Amino acid sequence: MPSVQRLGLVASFVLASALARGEEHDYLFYDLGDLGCTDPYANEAYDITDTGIIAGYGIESGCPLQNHAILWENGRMTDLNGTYSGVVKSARGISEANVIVANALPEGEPWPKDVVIRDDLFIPVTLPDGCTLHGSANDINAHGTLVAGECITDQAFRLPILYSTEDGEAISLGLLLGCLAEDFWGCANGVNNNGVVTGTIWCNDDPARGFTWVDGQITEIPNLVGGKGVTGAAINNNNLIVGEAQVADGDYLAMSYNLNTGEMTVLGSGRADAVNDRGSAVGRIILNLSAVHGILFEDGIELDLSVFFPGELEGNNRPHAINNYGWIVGHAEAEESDDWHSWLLVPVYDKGDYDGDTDVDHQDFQHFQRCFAADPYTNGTLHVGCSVFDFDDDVDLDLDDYAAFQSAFTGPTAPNNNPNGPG
Ligand SMILES: [Ca+2]
Ligand SMILES: [Ca+2]
Ligand SMILES: [Ca+2]
Ligand SMILES: [Ca+2]
Repeated sequence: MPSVQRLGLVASFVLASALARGEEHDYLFYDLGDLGCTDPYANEAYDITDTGIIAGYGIESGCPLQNHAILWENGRMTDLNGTYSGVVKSARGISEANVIVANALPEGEPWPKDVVIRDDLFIPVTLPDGCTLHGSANDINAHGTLVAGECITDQAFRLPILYSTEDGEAISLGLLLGCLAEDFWGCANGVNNNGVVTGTIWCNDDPARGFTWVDGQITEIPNLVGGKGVTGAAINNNNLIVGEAQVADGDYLAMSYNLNTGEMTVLGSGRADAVNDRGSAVGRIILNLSAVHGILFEDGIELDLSVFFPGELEGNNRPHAINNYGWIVGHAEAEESDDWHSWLLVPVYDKGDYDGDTDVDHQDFQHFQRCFAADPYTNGTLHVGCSVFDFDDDVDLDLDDYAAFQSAFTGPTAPNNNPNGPG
């Protein structure tokens, strides 16, 4: 990871808990801090890996690091610019291989472009023939394939594109049937490890049209819950897409669409923006212009996440991503000051069950080893996520906790163990 600026900022947290329709969820809240700017400093966290590495950007006109892409790891913030000759402005996605897609302004060039950041190298994204790009990469999969919005052609079409870092090949995903090319705006929002893409297209002044792209074929997502358009906001590795379905003018529902079975499910009110491999989705409900509440859609439950935020942030908070262990990142706007804060919510699972799949097995033990070995343990803080192993709640991990972990060990056959989960 680049480490041009590494400040020892440790996230603050508060413990919150709430009941959601009879089921209990607890989260640790982390304010992801700032880069030490004096004026109100804004930042936005966009994506998170299963190892808890978070990508996003900072915005604030008075800060020397304005519009810089940023990485957070264990409460520490890093400027992603490294040795880049221009400005890396915004990191939109990070893969499980820690490869980042970002939007950068190359030195001396008028328009931002997409770059891939891998092992401190900055790799420019080439484009399909006939396209210019204003950087807008949205997602990257474990194989280094990324999707972006805007292939802007001479005719000003905006076509979704796909780019492979393995062979450097870029392709335009094409037009939907029935769309007039001169009235077309398309954006690819997600790509999974199967190479399946989802996104949204607007054409002919119609409502939004969600699409999938599989093996060179672009197909519209049908609106199976009635009414008007749908969007394709994100896709998980089981080909489950989430987005919103418009059921009437100005009336939207969060939905999921299973590409394998063709089923569409209403998740609740609002919209869904991200989904993990367990099928847990996050999104938001817009109550009014200054009141946006983050929502978790999980197992048929619609949980308002606002109750887990400190008071000044509870009225306006918006998730952007959820990892496979249920960690959620996003940004929130403070009520009085209007400061923007990036945040992380880490679920509080039963002791020993790091991945939250209701067992304590060898997969959890891998995390126990990592937490046990990491530094520092005796200064009154634990690494983010590691308190699940602090069985005696004395803010250390020592042999007492190890003994308790052994006692709690259930093996992988505990009731309700989720076979689709990561471990
Ligand atoms: Ca477990
Ligand atoms: Ca302990
Ligand atoms: Ca102890
Ligand atoms: Ca397990």
